[in-house]
Formats: sequence, structure tokens, C-alpha cells
Amino acid sequence: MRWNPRSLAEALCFLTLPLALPAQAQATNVALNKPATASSIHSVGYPTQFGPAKAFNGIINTADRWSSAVSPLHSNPEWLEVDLQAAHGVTGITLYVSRDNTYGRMVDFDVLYRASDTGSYQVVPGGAITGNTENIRTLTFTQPVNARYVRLQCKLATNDNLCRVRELQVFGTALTNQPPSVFAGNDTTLTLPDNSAPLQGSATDSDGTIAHYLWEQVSGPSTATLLSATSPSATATGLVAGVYVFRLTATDNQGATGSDVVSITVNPASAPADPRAGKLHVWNRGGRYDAAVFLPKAYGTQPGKKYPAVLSLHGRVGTTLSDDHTEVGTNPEGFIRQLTPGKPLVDTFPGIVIAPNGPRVGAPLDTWWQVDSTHLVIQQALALYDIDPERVTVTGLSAGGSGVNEQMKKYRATYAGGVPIAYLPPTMDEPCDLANFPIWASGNTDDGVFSVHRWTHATTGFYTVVRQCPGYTGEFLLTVNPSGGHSGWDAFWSRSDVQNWLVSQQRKAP
Ligand SMILES: [Ca+2]
Ligand SMILES: [Ca+2]
Repeated sequence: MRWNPRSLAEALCFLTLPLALPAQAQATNVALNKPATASSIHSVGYPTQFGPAKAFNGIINTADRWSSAVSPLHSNPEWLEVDLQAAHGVTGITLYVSRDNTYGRMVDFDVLYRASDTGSYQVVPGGAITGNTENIRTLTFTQPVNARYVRLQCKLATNDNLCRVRELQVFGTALTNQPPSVFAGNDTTLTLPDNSAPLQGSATDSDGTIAHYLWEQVSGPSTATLLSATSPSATATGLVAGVYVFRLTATDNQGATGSDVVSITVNPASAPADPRAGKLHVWNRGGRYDAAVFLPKAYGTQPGKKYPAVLSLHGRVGTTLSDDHTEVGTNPEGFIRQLTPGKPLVDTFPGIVIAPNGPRVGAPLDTWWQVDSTHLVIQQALALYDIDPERVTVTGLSAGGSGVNEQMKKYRATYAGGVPIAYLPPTMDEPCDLANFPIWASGNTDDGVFSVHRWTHATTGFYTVVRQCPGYTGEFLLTVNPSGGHSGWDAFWSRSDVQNWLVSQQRKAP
């Protein structure tokens, strides 16, 4: 061995330390008197005599036991579960099986655990037992498991094949709940008349899940309006010049909280707004998909600033841009209706809205959206307006919902998200192509066009299928209302969380 002064120094240092290791908490029976449930309870003296609590009461004798009401099958086991009430590091169990030491011994069984009530069960290391011959069976796990719930799954017992447990002891130590780690987003600056700012926060919990979020204002020159304040992504609006501080607090599934703050600096206006800002104007494309366009109130005040945009598609008979264009400012159909004069969203909506109108060609119903022509509208709009190409979403109702589907299918690389309303799901050869594409679909159960079962069917529903895709990123929302027929889109689009969603999505690579 080579002479190494540093090693020697470390060795000497080590020798001067007390040799005692940090005290490890002693593993105890953490299941004692904890709430218990079972798949069934034997009917004699039901439910107290042979109820699940009997297996966790510390009394070990032949009469004091849980007993199942029916015989298990391997394919349909009987089970006994204890809720440890908090996360524990569980190192092993001792199981007193059988009614006494001769009759009804559990032969085949599994010991399962899960970390939270939303987690899935896993078998503990070495916990799948077959051919058990012992009346008192102790399992010491090769690795401790992080468990809130422990479940004994009984598959076969001797004699009458009823499952019996006189006592199930679970050995472990309580784990200290870790609070969530919270990030409130990067500090940002904006310039009036732009008076709203996205609050893009996030939180993680190393040993559980985030139960809820809350945004609050800490300080500022006025009281801001917070939209979607209980979502990680909120919006602060109604801002005036000055510095605001907002705090995001996340609470985990055991009630621990973490928080972080972010500041928004609002500068006074530096340039006059575009004369078209804060209202609707007509983008005349020569009669083919002429468009009603909304520009946000601050449009033009910050050279170089790019805005999110929403492509808004109307329904089959909703050709609202009359030949003389007079209806644009009064009665356009689609999401753009939220931005007609006098609507509160006019003052706060931070995005551009492009609402093309189906041509009045032939019959009045001849307004299904032609996929390439529709896409050309947004391509030209990107050149004509200050649109952030990373934040373009598309929404529409009824036949406009069909138009959304066609854009998502053929041109998803253009869009950051899609909101089809009151229409069938897309028909696709590869539905998993949309597994990482943010979608928020909506419709009414009694809407024959929406056909709710085509979305929600347990095996073939589009919502079901996409959420089971390997690359699913958890961004598919579906809002189904119980009634209302073929309508409801204006109510849906007037929701602040929907409005916020439309301007909050970021384009992903397909
Ligand atoms: Ca007992
Ligand atoms: Ca936690």
C-alpha cells in the first residue's frame, strides 16, 4: 500500500471520533390498531367478530381473527389491508395464519404495498409465497419498502379454503414527510398597456404527490386579478406600473407546504399602441376565409414582442362574416365572440385571435373547413401579425371542431394545442401521434354530434386510447357536461381557465 499522508490524516481523524453510529429508530409493529379493510368478512358475528380490525389489535389467540366470507381463487384473491396512516419504511412482517395451529392455514399468498392512495400495489421483495407450511410466517424484506398501505392477498388456504389471519404485524419506522419543492418561475418584465403576465410555476414532491396549488399576491402597487390561482400556471391581470411579487404555495398529500416567490415588473408605456389594438378588425383575404382579428390592448407598444395566437373556427352554419363585414364587430361565432366590444376579456386577453369565416359558396351549409386553406390562414397570419410561432392554438365548435381535428392531424407541428368542442374525436390511423399534444375537448352528453361514447368508451374511446399511449404526457383534458344538447361552447370559452389554457401552451416537437 502506498504511503498517502491524506489517507493517514483521514484515518487519524476517524479514530478520534466516537465509534457509535447514528441511532436507527427501532422497527416496531406499526400496524397495531391502525384502520383496516378487507375484501369480505365471514358472516358469523358479522362484522365485529371476524372483522379486519381483529388482525391488527395485538391479541393473538385462536378466536381473535379476520376471516374471509368466501373462498379465494388465484385469479380472484381475498385480501386484508391496513392503512399505516403515513409513509413508513417497512422492513418485514409476521403473519399468524390459520384459525388455530391445525386448521385453515394460508398456503398461497402475496404481501403487497403501495406508497400512497393513488399509487399502485407492488409485491414486497420476496413477498409472493406459495406452498406455505408455517402457521406463523415471518418475512424480512431484503430491501425496506416505502409503504402507506400494506395488503395481504390470500389465494389458497387449507381445509375449507377460507382465509384467516389472527394477527398481521408490520415492522417499520415512520418516515419524515418531505415538503414540496416549489419554483414560482422566472422574474419577468412587461410594458403597459400590456397589463397581464403569465405565472408559470411548478412543484414536485419527492415522497408523495402535490395535492393543491395556490397563487397569492405578496406586494405590489395595486391588487392584481389572479386567474387560475389554484393551478401551477396562472395569470396576473389588471396590473399597473410598478413591481409586483407573487407567491406560489404547493401542498403535498400529507399537508406539508413549500413556496417560492416571483416578481413582475410593469414598466410605463413606451410607444403608442397599434390603432387596431384592443378591438376587432377585418383581415380581408379576397373573400376566401376573410378573417375577424382581435389584437390585444398592448399590441404595438413593445417593438419585437411576440404574442400567443388562437385560430378560432366557427360551426357549419355559422358564417358570421357577412359580405359587407358588418357582423364582425357584433356577432361573430366561435371563441372570437368572447372579444366583441364591451366583453371584459377585451381588456385583458393577452393573445391574438384569428377567426376566418367559411366562404359563402353555393348552399349555406358549404362551410366545412378545407384543411390546407385553413392552415394557409395561420401561415399568412404569422407573417402579418406579431405572433409567437411557439404559442399558436386552434379551437372551434361543431364543424369547427372537425376543423380543429384536421389541423391537429395534418399540421400538429404548427400548433401548441387544440380545443375541439361539440364534435366527434379525430379518426386516426395512429392516435398515439397525439400522445404528447395538448388537447382540451368538450361537449355535452346529450349532444348527438359530440357522441360522448366515441371519446370516453372504456376501450375504444379516443380519450381512453390516447391516455394509454406509450408517449402520453398527461396533457389531454376532457370536459363533459351532462346536458345542453348541441351547444355550450360560449359558456366553455368564457371560463378563465380555458382562456388561460389557450394562450399558455408551448409547441412541442411531434
Ligand atoms: Ca388478533
Ligand atoms: Ca411529501
